[in-house]
Amino acid sequence: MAEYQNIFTQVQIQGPPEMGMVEEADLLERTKGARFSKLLGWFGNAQLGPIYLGSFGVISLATGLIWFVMVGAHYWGQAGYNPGVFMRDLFYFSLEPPGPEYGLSMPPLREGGMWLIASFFLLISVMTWWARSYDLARQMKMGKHVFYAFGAAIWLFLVLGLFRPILMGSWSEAVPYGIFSHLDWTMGFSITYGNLFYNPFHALSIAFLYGSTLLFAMHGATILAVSRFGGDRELEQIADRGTASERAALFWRWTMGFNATMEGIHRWAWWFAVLTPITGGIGILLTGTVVDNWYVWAQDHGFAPLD
Ligand code: 07D
Repeated sequence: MAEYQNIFTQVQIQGPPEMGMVEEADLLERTKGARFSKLLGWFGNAQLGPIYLGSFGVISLATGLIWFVMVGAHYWGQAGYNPGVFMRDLFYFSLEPPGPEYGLSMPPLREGGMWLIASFFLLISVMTWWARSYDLARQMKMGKHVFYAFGAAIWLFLVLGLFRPILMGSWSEAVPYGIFSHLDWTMGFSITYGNLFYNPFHALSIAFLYGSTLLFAMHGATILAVSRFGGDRELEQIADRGTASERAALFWRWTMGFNATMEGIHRWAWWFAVLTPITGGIGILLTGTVVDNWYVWAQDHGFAPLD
């Protein structure tokens, strides 16, 4: 019976929980049970668990929590320990990096020391979560594509908070931990260095970011449009191309003369996604270290008007 389906009307078939392979795996690091949730089933797979934490996972969650609590405790102080003010002004609070006078030295706790210690824990947390994405893929004998993609985001994260501040000789260059404060930092960064729109790597990063959303929409739409022919079983269609792939490919050839392949579209997606933070990180690393003013740089290179 063919019925109209969307994410909320999915047929939820339930068998015994899938616990994952047991060969060459350390079962001690995995939780034993698994549950089912109808709500989760509306959005994805209804099975919850087992979760594999392992040493990296435990370290990552613990250090991430320390960072989160340090930032939250600082906000709590800024709110004068008043829950109403805490909620009202949540987006205005901020844990700031040290001032420029401290360079790369350890400042007093109240003058950026807290930021530095919290950042250390965030660094451990992000890096151990990254290691985990390698370890879990290795245990399942998968490719390491998620690990490398996450690495691209971590590259930008490290440029913003570690590599560039070290090259500039001051932690004051790093990003504060606050909602509006990090937005202000971003704006200030752009103004200080002569408008980031004239940084060609920022432009490249935007092209890949927007390109990613376009590809995501095109791919999602194409597969949904041929799911009535089995197109959503993408891997089968890669191994044994069926009418769904044929129609999808023909649709795009009719539309623009070219079509990606069932497998290659995922390489397009992966490359567009990783190139967003890779190019972005290059642009940030060059700013203030190699180029002081991107507008003047653009004038020198003939694509901004000479006033
Ligand atoms: C930020 C890094 C990876 C993050 C990781 C996560 C935690 C903990 C929390 C558990 C996303 C770490 C983990 C924090 C989690 C809990 C509770 C990835 C990140 C690993 N810009 N701009 C970009 C546009 C302007 C500026 C990129 C558009 C102005 C600066 C992107 C416009 C100004 C920087 C982009 C626009 C300005 C950027 C980000 C339009 C002033 C960067 C790509 C239409 C506002 C960053 C080269 C990304 C960069 C960046 C888009 C305008 C400043 C393409 C569309 C002119 C300072 N901008 N921007 O994937 O790479 O981020 O620049 O106006 O640093 Mg920009």
